Amino acid sequence: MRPGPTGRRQWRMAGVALLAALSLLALDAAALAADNDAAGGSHVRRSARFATFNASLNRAAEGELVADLSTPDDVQAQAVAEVIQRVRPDVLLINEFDFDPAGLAARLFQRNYLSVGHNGAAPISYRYRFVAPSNTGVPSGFDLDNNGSVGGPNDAFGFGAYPGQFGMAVFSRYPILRDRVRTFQRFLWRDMPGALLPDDPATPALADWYSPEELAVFRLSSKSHWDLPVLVGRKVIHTLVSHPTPPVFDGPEDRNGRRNHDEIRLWSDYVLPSRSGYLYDDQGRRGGLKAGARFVIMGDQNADPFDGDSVAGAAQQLVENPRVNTSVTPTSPGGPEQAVLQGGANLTHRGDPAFDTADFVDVPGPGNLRVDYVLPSKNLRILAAGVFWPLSSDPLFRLVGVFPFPTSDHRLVWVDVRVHRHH
Ligand SMILES: [Ca+2]
Ligand SMILES: [Ca+2]
Ligand SMILES: [Ca+2]
Repeated sequence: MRPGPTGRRQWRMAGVALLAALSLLALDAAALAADNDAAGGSHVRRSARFATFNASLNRAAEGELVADLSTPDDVQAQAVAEVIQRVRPDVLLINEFDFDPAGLAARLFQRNYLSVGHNGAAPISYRYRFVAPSNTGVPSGFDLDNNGSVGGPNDAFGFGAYPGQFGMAVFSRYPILRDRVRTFQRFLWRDMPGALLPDDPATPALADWYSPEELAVFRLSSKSHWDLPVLVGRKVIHTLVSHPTPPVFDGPEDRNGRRNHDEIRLWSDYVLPSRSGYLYDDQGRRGGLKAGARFVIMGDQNADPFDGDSVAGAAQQLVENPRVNTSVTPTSPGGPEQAVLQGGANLTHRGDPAFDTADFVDVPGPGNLRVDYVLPSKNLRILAAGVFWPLSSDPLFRLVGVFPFPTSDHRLVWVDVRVHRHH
C-alpha cells in the first residue's frame, strides 16, 4: 500500500464524481468504438496472458480514487496504465483498487488512462470489467483487535478506513460469464474445518481471541474471493482472485498471519474436490471446482514460500497444490539486481530474488518478497511468464523505481497459457 495524498476536500471530490457519472455513457460508447484489439478480433493468438498487479490505486478517503481518475492527470495512475500497456495482459486483476458500487473508478481508469497511450505505448481496451463489494472498511460492530473500543480500520471485517478501500478490479478482453460468477465475501472463518482461529495468550481458553459472538459474523476473506469464469475461445477458465490480509500488524496471537494462511487455503481447497465440500458462496451454493476444470489463481497472497512473516506453509498451499501448474515460475532481471543493491534482509533470504514481486522495507523489515502469484491449473500449459521488474539501466525502470515508488511497491506478474482460438 502507498500513503494517499492528503488535504483534498470531500465536496470537491463529490462534484467531480457527479460530473464523471453524468458523462459515463458517452465515454463508454467512444471507448468501445475505439476498441480494436479486444478478444474476438481477427488476430490469431495461441496464448492468453493472465496478470496480477497490486497497483496501490487506493486512496485515503472514500471517493478520492474516483476523483483522481476523473481527469487524465493522476501521475501514478498514468504510470500504472503504462505498465499494463507494456505487458498487455488479456485478463488482469488489480489489487488495491478502491471499490465504488457504481464501478466508476474502473470505468474511469479504462477511459482516462488505459485508453490513452503513455510514452509511446499503445492504448489497451478491456471490454469486460468486474468489481464487487469488499470486506475492507465494513464495520463489524465488534472490538476485533481487542484494544478496548469498537470502530476504526482494525475493527472492520477487513482492514480499511471506509467500505471498499483496498478492493479489487478485474479487466478482461475475454467475456466474463457473469451469471456463473461466485463470490465468497461472507463465508465465515469458523466454518472452515480446522481453521487456524487465533488464541488470546492472556487467557487459559484456547482459540479465544475472537468471542463466539464475533466468530458468528467473522468473514474469512479480508477483501473477497471471486471465481470469475472467463470464456477463452470455447474454453472456460475460472479466474480465482483474492488478496489475503498481510500477516503482520498484529500481536503474539498472530491473528492476521493465521487469517492470511486460511484465506490462501480457501482457493487451495476450492480446486480440490475432496476438500471443497464445506465451502459455500454468497449465493448459498456449496463446493468448489470440479475435477478437470481449468483455472488460474491470481492475486497478492501476502505470503512468500520461504521468507517474510507469513505462517509457515501458507504459500505452499498453492505452490505445492497437486492441481497447480508450477512448471514455470515468473522471474525478472530487476529482482536480483535490487536485492543486491538494497541489501538488508535480502542478504539472508532463502528464496530466489528472481522470483520477488514486491519491494518491501529491507532494514528493518522483511526485504523483497515473492507475494504476487499467477498460478494456472495443470491442464493449462504455460508458454511464458515474467515479473515486470526491469533492470535499473532499462528505460522502463522509471515505471517501477525505488521508494517512494512511481506506481506501487508490488510488481506486475504475468503468465501466458496455451489456448486454442476458434475464428
Ligand atoms: Ca477495537
Ligand atoms: Ca487463550
Ligand atoms: Ca526493498
